[in-house]
Amino acid sequence: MIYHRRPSWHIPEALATDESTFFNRRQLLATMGLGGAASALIAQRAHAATKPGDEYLPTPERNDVYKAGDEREITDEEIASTYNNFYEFGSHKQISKKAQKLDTDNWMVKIDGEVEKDIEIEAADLTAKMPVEERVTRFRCVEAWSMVVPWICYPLAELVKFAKPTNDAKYVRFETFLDPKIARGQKQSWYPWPYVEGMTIKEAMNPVALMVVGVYGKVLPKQYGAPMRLHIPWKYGFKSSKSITRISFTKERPVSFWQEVSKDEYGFWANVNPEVRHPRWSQAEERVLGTTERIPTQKFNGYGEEVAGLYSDTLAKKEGVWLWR
Ligand SMILES: Nc1nc2c(c(=O)[nH]1)N[C@H]1C(S)=C(S)[C@@H](COP(=O)(O)O)O[C@H]1N2
Ligand SMILES: [Mo]
Repeated sequence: MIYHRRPSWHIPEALATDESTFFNRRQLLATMGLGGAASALIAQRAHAATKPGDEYLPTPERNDVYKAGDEREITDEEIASTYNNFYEFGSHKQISKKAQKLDTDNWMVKIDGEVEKDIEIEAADLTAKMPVEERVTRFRCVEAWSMVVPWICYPLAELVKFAKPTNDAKYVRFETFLDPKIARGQKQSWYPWPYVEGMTIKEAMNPVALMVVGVYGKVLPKQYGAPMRLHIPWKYGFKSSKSITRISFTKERPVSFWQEVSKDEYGFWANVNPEVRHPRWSQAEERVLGTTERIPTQKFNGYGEEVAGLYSDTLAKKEGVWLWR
């Protein structure tokens, strides 16, 4: 299926949404805060329409403040959906079929650590509290391929606010599910499962940092890391953890999955920088997925205006190359 730049579904909510869904949403908003059986029933109905790959309804508004750049075409949906990194299902790109084994029904997320109070919440209920929108962004993998994707997402900062971290919290750690029976890649014991990533709270609060719940107008398909995954556009793709089950606020810097695999190749910061080589290849250019084109990579993947302020000269001096790997 080809995704057009001006999607046909990008029309006002009442027109794009079938009447009953629209009506239920109005009802849901009207009864919010009432609690009890009626709102539980409506919440249940809302869940029924959120299977990975279903059309995402109601259609979220596109936020055009953060653009991928007019010169960049949106990557063909078919290509982006069949070329994935998700090591839980294999250490190659063709995992989209295997990932369908993932059971995302009633997916629970735990929020803990340096927070006012631990929270356990169903992913769908968490999303329902968040300001969901569409953003078209650049995505740059450390392996030097890139794509431009219309994510359905909300600012990670909103999740941080919802979690109410204490003053002691300095970092956020994201943990992915662990289920080797379903995810056969997790039987490969030389990897430090489960997949873990992390960043500073300041980074997580930057308005460019996103939690993703859909893509190409659909509820997030499983191979993309359903039901919720990160997208940190100015960092290499491996920072964007998939299928998250636990979010912990910590005093200490978390050690990420890829740092544990090879700290010389995959650092904690992993900010996109064309001037700092990966030990085995140059990061100066990137291959545009679905084309034969190679284009120059931009510092911070082109989001420097928004994020460069996170990294002072003192921090760069202290961390050196690690800010960039
Ligand atoms: N849990 C988990 N998250 C992950 C990965 C993974 O193997 N497991 N791979 C990362 C890497 S290296 C990339 S490039 C992106 C790929 O996202 P995509 O398949 O949606 O393009 O997911 C990231 N998140
Ligand atoms: Mo990646």
